[in-house]
Amino acid sequence: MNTIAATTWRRTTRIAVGAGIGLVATAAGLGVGELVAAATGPDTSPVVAVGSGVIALTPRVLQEFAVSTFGSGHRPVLIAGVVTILAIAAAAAGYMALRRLAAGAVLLVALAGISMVAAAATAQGGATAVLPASAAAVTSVAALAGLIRLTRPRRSAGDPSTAPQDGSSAAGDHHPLRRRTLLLAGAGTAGAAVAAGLGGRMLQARLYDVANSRAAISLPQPASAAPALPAEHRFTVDGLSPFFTPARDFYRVDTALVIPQVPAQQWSLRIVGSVDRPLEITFDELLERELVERDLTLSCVSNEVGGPYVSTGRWLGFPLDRLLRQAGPHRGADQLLSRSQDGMTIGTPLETVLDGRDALLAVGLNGEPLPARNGFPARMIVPGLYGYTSATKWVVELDVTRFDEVDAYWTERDWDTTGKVKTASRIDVPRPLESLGQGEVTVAGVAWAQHRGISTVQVRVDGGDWQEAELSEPVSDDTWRQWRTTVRVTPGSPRIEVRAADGAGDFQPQERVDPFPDGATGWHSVAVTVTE
Ligand SMILES: Nc1nc2c(c(=O)[nH]1)N[C@H]1C(S)=C(S)[C@@H](COP(=O)(O)O)O[C@H]1N2
Ligand SMILES: [Mo]
Repeated sequence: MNTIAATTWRRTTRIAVGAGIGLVATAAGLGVGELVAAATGPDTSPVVAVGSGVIALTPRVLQEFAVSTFGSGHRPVLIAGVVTILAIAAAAAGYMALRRLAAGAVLLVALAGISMVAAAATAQGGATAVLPASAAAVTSVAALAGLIRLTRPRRSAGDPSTAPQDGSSAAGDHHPLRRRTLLLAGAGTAGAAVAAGLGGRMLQARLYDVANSRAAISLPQPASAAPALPAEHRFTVDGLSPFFTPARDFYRVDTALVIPQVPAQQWSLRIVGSVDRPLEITFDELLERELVERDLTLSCVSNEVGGPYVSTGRWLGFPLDRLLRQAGPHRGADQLLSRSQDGMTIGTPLETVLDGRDALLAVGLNGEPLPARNGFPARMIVPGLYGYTSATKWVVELDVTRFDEVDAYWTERDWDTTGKVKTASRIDVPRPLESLGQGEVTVAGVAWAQHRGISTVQVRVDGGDWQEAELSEPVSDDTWRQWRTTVRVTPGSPRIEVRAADGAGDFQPQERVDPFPDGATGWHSVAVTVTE
């Protein structure tokens, strides 16, 4: 019955108008969602929740990629991906709604439903986690209905029979007034959406940021200070990693899409499971204990040969073995399963925590409270183990249990349960493909094998003879050592290689293996360009 009206509206215009309405309606939902998330927590934001859901569902084969890509500063890529897919679906919903409002509305509700499921699965707030996406659903459907109504010819009062009963009719060009109203309403809704979204984000930052909590903390002097540093513990070579990684440069690897914000005053750690005396300790109680200060290197199992996920810091914390012995772990328990505020679980071989090494419940890094991104207010660190089996950030619970009883996050994904670090070495200087003059050139880098120490570093050019590098004096077996040497290069593109031996004298194997499932092996090499 509406063929004439329908054909007056060109298809491309319909697509543009429909897509625009869908986008604006969805934006309105997301904006309100961000506002509501100011009450329920940043991790319940509809977009963030879907992003976190994607990370949680990433299959094991992609985990390595996910860790290195999403886990360390490329999170915007994931968010952009989610927003792009959402935008396509939103545009489709708007176009569908031109014909049948209900169809478009169902699609929008379905999108919000995905976000609700993701929020329920990944966010920490309990049942309220679904509120932002629910509010987004209601808002976007209301905005959709309102805007779609404006695409339809106005009913003449008292004569409903002249009004088409479905959206296929549509109006547009022959209703100039209606079209202007639609444009104004669309622009107004979009503006309100942006304002709500930005306002919501600002509120979230203000309400949840732990900056104030961090600033209010004054860390006590350690009862046991870090051992004195040998004079030659570091070299100064341009481009060489400093011995102590400044906190702002400390590497970051985790699955959190928004950094968990855990105020120190709301934090406590519970010790539960197979223990004689379950206990709970608050942050203030922790600071009253005899803290120790230790220099420790931390590295990530997903680090590729030559990769950046390794750093060294001066940690302040309480010895984990003393804390656990206070609880009295039962004989037969072999796993310390730690849980973080953001729901991560990490399984640590209990013996490594109790064998006397400097396993810490850390509260300080390089003289400051932990940065939020590195686990404020408290995290674990166990020298000799990769972070994924030992270095739980934002830790809130230690469960003394057994490996054959419960799997942690990464071991569920088939990574090795022990996580003992492999010996590694890296060339920092020269950079790959750097242009150099022929003759003597400086080569320098770092080598680490936490808890075994580094005894030797060797360098060679183009498969020639290995030559010993000079090593910085060891600070402890738990820290990396810097190394430097000079090599002679001739014009061309020589390849410089490095290998290290640990404290037992065992050299890194040449064989290249990928990080999965227990850490990469192989020699790091750098090719340079040498001119006369
Ligand atoms: N809560 C939580 N803790 C975590 C992780 C995580 O994803 N969530 N990742 C672990 C991994 S894989 C590593 S390598 C270290 C990295 O610590 P950093 O980010 O402070 O360098 O944290 C560990 N602790
Ligand atoms: Mo890691």
